[in-house]
Amino acid sequence: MQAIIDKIEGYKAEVKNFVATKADEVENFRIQFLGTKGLVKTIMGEMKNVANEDKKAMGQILNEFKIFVEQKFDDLKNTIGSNDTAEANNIDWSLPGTNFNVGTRHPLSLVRNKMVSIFNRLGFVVAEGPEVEDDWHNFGAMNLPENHPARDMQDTFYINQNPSWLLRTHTSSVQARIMETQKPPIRVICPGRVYRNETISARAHCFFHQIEGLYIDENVSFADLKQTLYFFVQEFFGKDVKVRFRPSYFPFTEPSAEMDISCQICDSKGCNVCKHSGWVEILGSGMVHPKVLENFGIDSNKYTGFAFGMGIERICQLKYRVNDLRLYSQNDVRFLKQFTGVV
Ligand code: 2U9
Repeated sequence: MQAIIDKIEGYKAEVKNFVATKADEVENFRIQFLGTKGLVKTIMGEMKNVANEDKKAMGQILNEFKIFVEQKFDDLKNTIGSNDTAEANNIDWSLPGTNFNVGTRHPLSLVRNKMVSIFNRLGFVVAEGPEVEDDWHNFGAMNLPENHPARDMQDTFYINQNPSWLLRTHTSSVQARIMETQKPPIRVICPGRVYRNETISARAHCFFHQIEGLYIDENVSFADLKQTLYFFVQEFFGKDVKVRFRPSYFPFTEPSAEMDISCQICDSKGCNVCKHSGWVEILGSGMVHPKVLENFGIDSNKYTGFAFGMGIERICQLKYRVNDLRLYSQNDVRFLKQFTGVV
């Protein structure tokens, strides 16, 4: 016991004479004496070697030692607090601060926000839905026949644990859920990520982003569809943009049409993007198929509607000349930095 008391006296002198002028020296004191492997802990461990009849007295001595060290630590902290000035540390507070790198919005977010705000002005409201869907909302309700190639494992990601779930291949499933729960008039815009089982390359990816729109009411006509989409491209690309509609086919719309705009890259003079035609396809559209309306109990004799869908990456490519789809998801700041200042 006496040996331990002598040791403690030695440590006490050491603690008492400890001098610190900087914050890191106080931290060193804390680690050396009060840390998990510090002296106080170590000396406490000596208790097991003390005879039973001395344990009480020894416990008191050790406790006093601990309080002594803690008190010294508090004193050191307080003195340093007043000494640890700019002058003492040789700091010139008038120097300019460190610049923080301010991030930018992702180009796809910039484009999506701009697209949404244009459609908002026409009375379309944003609707969102799950990315993991069931067969009915993604395919069945959309009038896609049982044997349609889009349903194939080669094209669609199915969830292993439950093959009746899949990753949505378009955002049409969101409109389907809206039709399930709301009555016309319906005027929604559905931005979101969609998945397709594609090999990744500059021109294809296993996920991309879409914006789809749906407008159902009495007397909605193909003229409304054309004017809505014309208004959109004029607001997005500028008043000089030209449009043309080409007949097309989708199982969920009838009649259907694809819309081209005059090439924004070469001003229709001819380039690789427009394949020297002066026109680029930007979206698909059509009047909602009566079968799709009836699938949701909407009377197709009373109500009509139009729908459209476009890829946000495609619109972004034409606006900002992004020529490789992989750039959107590689997180390369050299790419992302180029959108600083775009609002
Ligand atoms: C409902 C009814 C109809 C949405 C539509 C398209 C045409 C279309 C493609 C454009 C490029 C997808 O991103 S893309 O590959 N989309 O061509 N989408 S009509 O029609 C609907 C949606 C929901 C209830």
